[in-house]
Amino acid sequence: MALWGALTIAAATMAGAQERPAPVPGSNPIIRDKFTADPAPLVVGDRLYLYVGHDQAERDQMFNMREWLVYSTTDMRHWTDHGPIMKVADFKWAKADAWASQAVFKNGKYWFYAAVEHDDTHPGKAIAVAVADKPTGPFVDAKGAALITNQMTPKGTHSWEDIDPTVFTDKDGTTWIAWGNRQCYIAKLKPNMIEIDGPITEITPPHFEEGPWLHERKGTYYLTYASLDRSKHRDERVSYATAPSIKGPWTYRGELTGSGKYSFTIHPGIVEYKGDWYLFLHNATLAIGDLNGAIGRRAVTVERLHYNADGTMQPVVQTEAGVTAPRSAAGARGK
Ligand code: FUB
Repeated sequence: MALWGALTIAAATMAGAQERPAPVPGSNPIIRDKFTADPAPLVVGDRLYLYVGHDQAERDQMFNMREWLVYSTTDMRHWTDHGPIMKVADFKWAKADAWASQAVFKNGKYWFYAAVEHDDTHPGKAIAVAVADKPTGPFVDAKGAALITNQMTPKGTHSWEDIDPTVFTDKDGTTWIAWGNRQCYIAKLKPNMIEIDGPITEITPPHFEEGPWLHERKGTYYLTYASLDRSKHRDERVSYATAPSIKGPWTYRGELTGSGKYSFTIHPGIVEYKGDWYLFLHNATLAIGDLNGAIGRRAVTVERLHYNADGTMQPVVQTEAGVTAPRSAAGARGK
């Protein structure tokens, strides 16, 4: 390339960089100094905490996830970084993979459920449980062993089916855990929160891939999840099912979102906060230094979530503006 051409491109690049406005606080992706994935919100008083996996994949690595991070906000615009709350190494029986998690509050404690790779005594993925007095930890292994191992779901077809826990306490005080990859399972937790109570039931909805999330609104129960219809799509989308009770029957309601930009995976986390509903997701649009977004370098996003009068959820379009966009007429507060 001629020197003049190179200088022109360099000048244009610098001008472009200077002209690019700073991101609006709260626009997507909401965390920009680290790669984050698998968002799991938890409201405590007037603060919303967000638990995420830390994506640390180098270059062409698929996943490299060794710890979980927590952030919080009181306005959905500004996020406080509370740092790592746990590392995989804190579970002595696990050997890798700080995959999807969720924290819940019960009996005066914060319980943190997470997918990890078990050591060779129980080959395959497993679900761990940790406990803390505060939402920001420090969390410690609550059981000293896995809550769920691959061997507890023997009908499963692959070693990574026992991942992505979602934990939900029903109005009668019973806490349930659902999880899975390709197969979706649900079971009751004992009041001690560290043991399964009774049978594990398979509830796999159509096109279920992973990342289930349970929530309830006005008597309708929602099972939202990363879906993959391999006959049509290459990347995961978000779909959901509803039921009149946590015990089902579950009715498939179709897709809630398209895929996350540049990302094979997507992962829903749903919460009501200060009268509005939010859907947390991830995509792979973030670049940090010379590392671009990739399957193992994702970025958490959030969008407003609205319901129809019949309780179905309105399709969510993923945007850069996210919650900083003006409210739509259809999305009046509280709907
Ligand atoms: O982040 C690792 C895995 O990718 C999660 O457990 C899945 O939900 C998918 O996001």
